[in-house]
Amino acid sequence: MAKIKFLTLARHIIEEEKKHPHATGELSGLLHDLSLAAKVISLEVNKAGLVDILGFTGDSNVHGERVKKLDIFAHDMLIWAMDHGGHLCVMASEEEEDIIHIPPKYNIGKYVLLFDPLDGSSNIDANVSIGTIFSIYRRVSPAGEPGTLEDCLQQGFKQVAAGYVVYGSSTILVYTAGNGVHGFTLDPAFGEFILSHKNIQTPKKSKIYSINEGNYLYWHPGLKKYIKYLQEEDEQTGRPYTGRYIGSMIADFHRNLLYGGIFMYPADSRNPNGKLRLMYECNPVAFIIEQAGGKAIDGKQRILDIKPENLHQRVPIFVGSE
Ligand code: AHM
Ligand code: MG
Repeated sequence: MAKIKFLTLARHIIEEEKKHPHATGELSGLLHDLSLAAKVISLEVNKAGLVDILGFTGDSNVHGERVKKLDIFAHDMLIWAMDHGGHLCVMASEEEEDIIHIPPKYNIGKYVLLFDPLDGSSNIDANVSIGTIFSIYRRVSPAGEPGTLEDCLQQGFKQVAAGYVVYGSSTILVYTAGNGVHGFTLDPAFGEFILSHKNIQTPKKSKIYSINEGNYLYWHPGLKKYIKYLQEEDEQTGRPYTGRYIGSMIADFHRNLLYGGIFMYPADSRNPNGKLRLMYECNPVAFIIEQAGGKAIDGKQRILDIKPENLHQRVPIFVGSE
């Protein structure tokens, strides 16, 4: 197997930037700041079993779900790392109801950052993989003024970059800036993200399906039929498929990105819009999967074409191999 050349994330970002003659280096700076936040969160996640940080805080987030301390830590860390780099005009987080303003001295940036600080948070107590997801847009409000809600509510196809970090058996950062998908594994010894997955292409076909089958009763008859179809035996089409569902969307997504497959969080009779959030979860993975040669739809249309109506809107999602 050909060896990938030894390249840090920082170096890779610079090399990518050189390909764009008019690049100002702002996006590179932004990605660099994000990787710093990811390293700190990774360290904290790895310590989670050791320090008194587990358990519920007793607070709820804007979706009425119980929030764990590590979510808040990740949310705070991202704001702390990102709000004074001069690259952003506004941010939004899954853990905060309204947009997050950048302090006046620094809100001069041309970019907008949206993030899910810790996806799969119900898995923290069990040492199961969790992750941070991010999405970057160019501002649409006038330069020099504070960023607005309108800056955050853009269609997914307008993303400039998107990525995620999975805190798993190792920590991996995967991102796209519209020129392929690249993965960098954190070397815990010297604290650098090293290129480990160059230009990821998701397999066109695979045998993995990922869905919470506990919701079967509430599914649309068409979906029930489709899942049944995947479970039937048929040598020619490679069925039955095999089920894999972690309960951390980003970890499920990452496995399927590498091995191929389909991840689904559909609408059902109890949750007419599914569960996952368009701005923090669906749009970033949709951008990444399309860059990797796959697809992401809500059942009717391309995820990246959905016109967002509010910051925390949920949409059904089917994402994976073509
Ligand atoms: P979170 O962002 O609060 O962690 O919630 C999103 C998570 C996804 O990671 C995961 O796919 C889904 O919720 C699991 O939900 P369910 O338990 O309904 O299958
Ligand atoms: Mg989430």
